[in-house]
Amino acid sequence: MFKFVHCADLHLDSPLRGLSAKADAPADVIRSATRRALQNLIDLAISEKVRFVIIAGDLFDGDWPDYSTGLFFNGLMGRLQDEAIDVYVLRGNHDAASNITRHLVWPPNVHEFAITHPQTFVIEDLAVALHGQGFARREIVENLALGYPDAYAGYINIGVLHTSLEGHEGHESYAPCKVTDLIQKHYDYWALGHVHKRQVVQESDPCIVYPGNLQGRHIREIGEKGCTLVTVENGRFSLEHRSLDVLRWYLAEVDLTGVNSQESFVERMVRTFQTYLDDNPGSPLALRLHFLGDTSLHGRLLADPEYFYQEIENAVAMTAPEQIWIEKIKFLTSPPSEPGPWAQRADAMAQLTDYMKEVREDEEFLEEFLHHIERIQARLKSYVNSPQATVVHSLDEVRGLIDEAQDLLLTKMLQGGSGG
Ligand SMILES: [Mn+2]
Repeated sequence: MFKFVHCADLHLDSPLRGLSAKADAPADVIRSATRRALQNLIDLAISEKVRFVIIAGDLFDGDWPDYSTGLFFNGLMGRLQDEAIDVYVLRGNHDAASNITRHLVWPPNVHEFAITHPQTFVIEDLAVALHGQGFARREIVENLALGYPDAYAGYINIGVLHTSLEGHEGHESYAPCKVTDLIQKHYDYWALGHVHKRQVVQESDPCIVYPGNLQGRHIREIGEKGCTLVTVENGRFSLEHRSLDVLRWYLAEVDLTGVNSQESFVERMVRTFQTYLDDNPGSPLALRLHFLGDTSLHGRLLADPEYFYQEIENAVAMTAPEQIWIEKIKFLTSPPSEPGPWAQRADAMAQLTDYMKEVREDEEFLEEFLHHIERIQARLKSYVNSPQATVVHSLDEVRGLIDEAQDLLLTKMLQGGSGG
């Protein structure tokens, strides 16, 4: 029996995006997150007594800003060397050979796959053969897998590859290949990298695994992040996800249906936060909040987002002031349904909705409107970076803004009507 760790997409020293504008954000956690996640990986490798570690591409985010990135990595590799743990590193699109100008000699336990041809490392006492080819440059569009050697007879064969397979949304298509290309090599395990979301493409014969990245870096990299710990016994592979991240991102959808007062709004927030805290004990959380549902608060949410943002912060302070940070909030609620559609009412409201409909379809108007908004946004840096900001860059977003304005106006008109 032996164990190994498969990880990928560490993007060491890349920043966490979306929290830095907040004065009370955990600056240390944010700055050092990718390093601390790697430290957790080393701790895991040592405590689990793994025989080797595979890093399947994008260890580095790009060229090092200075040598401290490389020195930090080598320092940790030294700790593994003391424990006789070898490390197999493959270059991906982010740390392709042509992207990295600074270099340090690796410690002797670190083995880097060639970039000009597939290379095989053999671990004789385990009868393991690791096959891999790294990225020479960023845009590898050819199918690297096809060139990998056939399985070594009598060995456990592991393929290491940075690939988008047949394409993944949100990931550029590099070194594309089909799952069948991998299967026909008759390997036992394919250690993939590139896709940041953990995905077991195939559980056995062979195992094909994306471990996901070690540490989420922005709101599109949500949930637990870490590595795959693999145990090999009598030729059988068992896979285990291990969390290594030091801060976690979530998109929280908060349904405000039936929430009709400020008090119940705060209650709902406290309950929402408590759920995330229970599911992620001890982990700092960066949350994006989307508010949904039909609520009589709708008009007030649109009219005074700043107030509700402060109530959200209030709820954070009541639950976990040191553990939760709000990355962004978005109000996508609707007013409680009203009697009869607006369009049938031959009054000011119908005129307003007609006009808004026209405006929505007037590309020229939208373009000009967008141009003005962008100029204003450029001057309002601190607002644009605040969680309650609506930032607009496309015509569709301008249309969203017009819908919000229409909602707000109709709500105001209704309130005016019933109040007078
Ligand atoms: Mn990549």
